[in-house]
Amino acid sequence: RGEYEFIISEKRGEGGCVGLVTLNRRKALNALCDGLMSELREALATFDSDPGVGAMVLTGSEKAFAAGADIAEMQPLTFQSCYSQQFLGNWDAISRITKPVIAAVNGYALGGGCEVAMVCDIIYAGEKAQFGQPEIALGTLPGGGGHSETHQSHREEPRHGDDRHRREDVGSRGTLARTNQQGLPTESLVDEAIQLGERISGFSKIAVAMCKEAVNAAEQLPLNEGLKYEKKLFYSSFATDDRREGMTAFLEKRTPQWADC
Ligand code: CO8
Repeated sequence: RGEYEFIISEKRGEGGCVGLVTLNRRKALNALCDGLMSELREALATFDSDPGVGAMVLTGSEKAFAAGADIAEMQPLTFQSCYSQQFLGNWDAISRITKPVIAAVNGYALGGGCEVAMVCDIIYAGEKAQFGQPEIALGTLPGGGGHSETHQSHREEPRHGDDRHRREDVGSRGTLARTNQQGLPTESLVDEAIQLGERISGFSKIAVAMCKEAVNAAEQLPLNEGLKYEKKLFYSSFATDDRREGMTAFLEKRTPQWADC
């Protein structure tokens, strides 16, 4: 268990194979102050380089995953200070994590909180989860991927059916019920996300990292380039011990012993 002020970082799952990060600024509904974001970056990077961890789960409280960037911290800022100090310039560090990150979202995921969830690879949403980009009500607009991620990414939260709804959703909050989708039970959400993390950790870590790389590349590239990139990564897997082990174990009808290389 790491010692942090704004988050709790611990290992869960069988043999501690899942890194669990819980945002822990309850009174402020996990508003993403600078200190919290630094700790989050550090905790995720530590798990990313831990050979015993195969996946990570990021969660908040039952009331709030995160209610956005810290408005009290932002209120006195000026254009000059944002620009010259690159305010929140490191938020995209989460997207550079190579292992899968699962967001387990209960309650509010608003503004930057929604953006942090969207940058994760998988979102498990609780039945009372509320997603939204309400920045316009503060006289500003999403700045951490709220436009780009929802427009481009299939990683967006499931409520977004089509582009038209997405546009309507700017400035409002959406629940899963609104789109006739049922979330997972609030109380078991984190455990279910950890179970998924355990399942992912049971695969070859190098193969999982290549899958993540291929999915991320496909989001950025035109289809033909994405397909080429994917094929090259597929060919690359034949340079790994785990590819040989996986196929050999299948033919020998036994469980593979991954070397993660
Ligand atoms: N920042 C700071 N404090 C917050 C935030 C926040 N985002 N959200 C809630 N809090 C605090 C409240 O001020 C309150 O503090 P206190 O008890 O000291 O008065 C406490 O949390 C509890 O909040 P409420 O009393 O308001 O609780 P309610 O249950 O009545 O309401 C809501 C819950 C609806 C979630 C409400 O708190 C709310 O609307 N919060 C703000 C949501 C919001 O606008 N989020 C977007 C913020 S802007 C943003 O995220 C931009 C990201 C840009 C990233 C750029 C990267 C480069």
